[in-house]
Amino acid sequence: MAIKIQKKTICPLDCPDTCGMLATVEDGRVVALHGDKDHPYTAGFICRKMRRYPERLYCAQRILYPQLRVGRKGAGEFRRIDWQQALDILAARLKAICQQYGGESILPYSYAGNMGAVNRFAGYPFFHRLGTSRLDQTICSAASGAGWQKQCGNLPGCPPENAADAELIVAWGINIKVTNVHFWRYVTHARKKGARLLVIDPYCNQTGKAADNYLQVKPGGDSGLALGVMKSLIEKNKIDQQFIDRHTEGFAQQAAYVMARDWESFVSESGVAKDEIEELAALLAGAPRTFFRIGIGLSRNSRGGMSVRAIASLAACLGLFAGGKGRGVLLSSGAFRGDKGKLTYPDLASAPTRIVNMIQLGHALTALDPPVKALIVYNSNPMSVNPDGAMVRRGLQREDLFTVVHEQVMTPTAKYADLLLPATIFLENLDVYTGYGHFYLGVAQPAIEPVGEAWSNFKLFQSLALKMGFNEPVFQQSCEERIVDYLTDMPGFPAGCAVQDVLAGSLVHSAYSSVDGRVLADGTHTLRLLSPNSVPEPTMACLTAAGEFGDPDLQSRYPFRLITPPHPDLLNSTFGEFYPGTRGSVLVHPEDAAMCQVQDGDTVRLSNGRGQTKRLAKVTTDTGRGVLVAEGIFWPVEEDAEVAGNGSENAIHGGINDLTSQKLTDMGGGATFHESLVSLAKI
Ligand SMILES: Nc1nc2c(c(=O)[nH]1)N[C@H]1C(S)=C(S)[C@@H](COP(=O)(O)OP(=O)(O)OC[C@H]3O[C@@H](n4cnc5c(=O)[nH]c(N)nc54)[C@H](O)[C@@H]3O)O[C@H]1N2
Ligand SMILES: Nc1nc2c(c(=O)[nH]1)N[C@H]1C(S)=C(S)[C@@H](COP(=O)(O)OP(=O)(O)OC[C@H]3O[C@@H](n4cnc5c(=O)[nH]c(N)nc54)[C@H](O)[C@@H]3O)O[C@H]1N2
Ligand code: SF4
Ligand SMILES: [Mo]
Repeated sequence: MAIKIQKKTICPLDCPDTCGMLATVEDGRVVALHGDKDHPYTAGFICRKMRRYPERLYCAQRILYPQLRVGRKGAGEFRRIDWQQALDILAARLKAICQQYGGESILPYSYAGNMGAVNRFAGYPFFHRLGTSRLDQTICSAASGAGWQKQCGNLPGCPPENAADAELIVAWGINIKVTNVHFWRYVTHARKKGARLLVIDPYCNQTGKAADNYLQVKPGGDSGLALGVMKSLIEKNKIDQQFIDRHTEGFAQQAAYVMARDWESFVSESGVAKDEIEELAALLAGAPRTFFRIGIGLSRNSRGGMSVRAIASLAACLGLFAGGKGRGVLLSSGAFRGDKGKLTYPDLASAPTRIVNMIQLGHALTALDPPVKALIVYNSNPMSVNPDGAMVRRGLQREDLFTVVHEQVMTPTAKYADLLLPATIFLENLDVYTGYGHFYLGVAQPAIEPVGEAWSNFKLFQSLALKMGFNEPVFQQSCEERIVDYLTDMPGFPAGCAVQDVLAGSLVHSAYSSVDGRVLADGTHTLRLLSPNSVPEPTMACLTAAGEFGDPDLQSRYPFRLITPPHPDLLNSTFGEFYPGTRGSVLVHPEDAAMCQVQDGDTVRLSNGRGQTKRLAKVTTDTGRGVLVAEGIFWPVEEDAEVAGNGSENAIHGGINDLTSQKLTDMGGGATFHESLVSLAKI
C-alpha cells in the first residue's frame, strides 16, 4: 500500500501572500497541495491557481533534460544532450564571446519566477565574476518603491492583520480578491463589525464588485484624486495637525501647493467630480480607523511614482501612519531587510559594467551598442512579460544571438533558446521565502527529488562557475550555507530566534511588525512631504503631465487607453501552459463598442505602432469610456502567430505585451504596463 506523507512547503510565486502549504507525497510524487493550517497569515487556504500546481510538475510541457536547438529560432525544436555536454557548450561559448566581444556583450535576464532568496539571485555571483552587463530589475515594484521611499524612507508597511479592526478599508489600485486573496479575510472580519470597503480603480474589478463603494478614477489620475482630497481636508480643517506637527516635515509647502490649484485641475486629472472628491474626503475624515491597502497596479504608468507619493502624503495628513487599532498604510511590508550582497556578491566584479534596464530588453537586443551577443534567461519568461514584445521577439530571432533559457516548462521564451536547460520546481528545492504582503519568513526543504534531470538555479550557477575555473569560496558554498549566512544578523529577524530552528521549519515573525501598526511610535521616522533634494524630480507630491496618455499624435491614431492588470488564473505568465488557445478578454464600454461596431463575444484586434493582438470583447459598464481592460498575460495563440503575406513582423499577433511600451515610469525606471494607446477593431 502506498504511503502518503505530508511535507511543509512555501509558495514561491511572486504574490504578496507567500502561503504556507502542505504537499502530499506518495511514492516520491506530489499528489496534492493544500494550505497549511499552522501558517498564521494564510491559515490553511491557498488560491485555486496553486491547488493545480502538481499538474505542472508532471505535465507534458515540463522540460526534463538539457536540449540543443535543431529547428529555426522560435520553432521550439530541440535534441536531447546531457548536462556535461550542456556545461561544456555553455562554458566554451561564454569564454569565446567574452574574448571576442568582452563580458558586457553577455546579458543575464531574470526575475521572480521563484521568490526563494537564494535561487532568485543565484546567477549574480557568477555574472559579477564574469564581468557581464548588469540587469536593472525594474519590472514590478521599482516605481512604487521609489515613490514610497521619497515620502516614507525605509518605513515598513502596517501589518495586514490590523485591517481587521478598521471601520474603512480603501483598496487603492489593488484587486485584493485576485492578487492578495488572504487579505480578504481581514476585510470580511472588519465588515462583520460594520466597516466599509472602498475600491479606487479605473475599472470595477472583482474586488470593486464585492465592495461597499467603488470610485472610478482615470488611469494615472490618482495624484489628482489624492491631492484633491487633501485640498478638501485642508479647506474643512480636517487635517490631523498633531500628527503632521510631530512626524512630518514640509506640510506648509504641500498645503500651499494644493490650495493654489483650482478645483478643475484635480477634477480633470482624476476624472472624479468635485462633489465626489469632497465626499471621499468627508468619508475619510469621519473614519479615524482607516486602513489604506495600496496596490502596485496604480504605479505602472508615467505618473506612477507620483501617485504613490500623493497617496502617502494624503495618508500622512490623515495621521494613518500613527497606526493604532484598525489604522494603517500597507503597500509592501518590508518585513525583512536582508543584505542582498550576501546573495549577489557584487564585490566579485573587477570593474563596474554597463547596466541594462530590463524593461528595455527589446532595445538591448536590437539596438544597443556594443551589441548583446549572449542572453541568459532564468526565473523569467521575458517573451511574455516584458513590454514591447514585438521588439523582444525580433531580438530573439537574431541568428548571431546565443540564447540560453533555464526553464521548467516550454514557455514562449524557451522556444527561442539555442541551449535549453531544465529547472527544478520549488517542491524540489531548498530555499528561504519572505512575504511582501505579510511579516513572516520561512525555509522550505525539498518535498521530492527533482523530476527528470532538472537542476535548481543555484546548482546550475555553482556548477557553471566551477566549470569556468572560478575558485572563490562563494562558488563552493552549499545552498544551506548561503541561507544561514543570509539570515545571520538580518534586520527584521527577531533577537533570540535561532537560524537552525528556521531551517527545521519554524516560521519567523518580523521584529518590524508591531501589533497595532504603530510604526512611528518610537519617533525615529519623519515623513518627508517635502524633499528639497529630490531635484530634478518634484520636491513634493504634485500634478504632473501624462506620458503616452497625454501624447496628442498617438491619441489621434490610437484613441483607446489600455490597461493590462493580472488575471485570477495566471500568475503573470506562469500557468499559461494550462490555457493553450486562450486569448483572454478585453472589457469595452458599451458606447465604445457601438462606435466600433463591436458586440459582446466578438474577436477584436487591438493594435498600435508597436504590435497587435487578438482578444474577445466583453461589452460592459465595468470600465469607463475610452478605457480598455485586458486581464492576464495569456500566451500567444499558435494560429495568430502566422506572418501575413508581406512578411513584416508586425503582422504577427503576439501576446498583450506586443502593445505595451519600453517607456519608463516617472521614478525608479519601472514599466508602464497600464499606459498604452491602442485602436480597436472587430475582425
Ligand atoms: N492572480 C494573480 N495574482 C497575482 C499576479 C497575477 O498575475 N495574477 N501577479 C502578482 C504580482 S507579480 C504582483 S506585482 C501583484 C500585483 O498586484 P497589485 O498590486 O494588485 O497590482 P495589479 O494587480 O497590477 O493591479 C491592481 C489594480 O490596479 C488597477 N490600476 C491600474 N492602473 C491604475 C491607476 O492608474 N490607478 C488606480 N487606482 N488603479 C489602477 C488595475 O485596474 C487593477 O485592478 O500581484 C501578484 N498576484
Ligand atoms: N502587460 C503586463 N505585463 C506584466 C505585468 C502586468 O501587470 N501587465 N506585470 C509585471 C510584473 S508585476 C512582473 S513581477 C513580471 C513578472 O515576470 P516574470 O518574473 O517573468 O514572471 P512569470 O511570468 O511568472 O515567469 C516566471 C518564469 O520563471 C519560471 N521559473 C519559476 N521558478 C523557476 C526556477 O526556480 N528556475 C528557473 N530557471 N525558472 C523558474 C516559470 O516557469 C516561469 O515561466 O511581469 C510583468 N509583466
Ligand atoms: S499564488 Fe499567492 S495566494 Fe496562491 S498559493 Fe501562492 S502565495 Fe498563496
Ligand atoms: Mo510583480
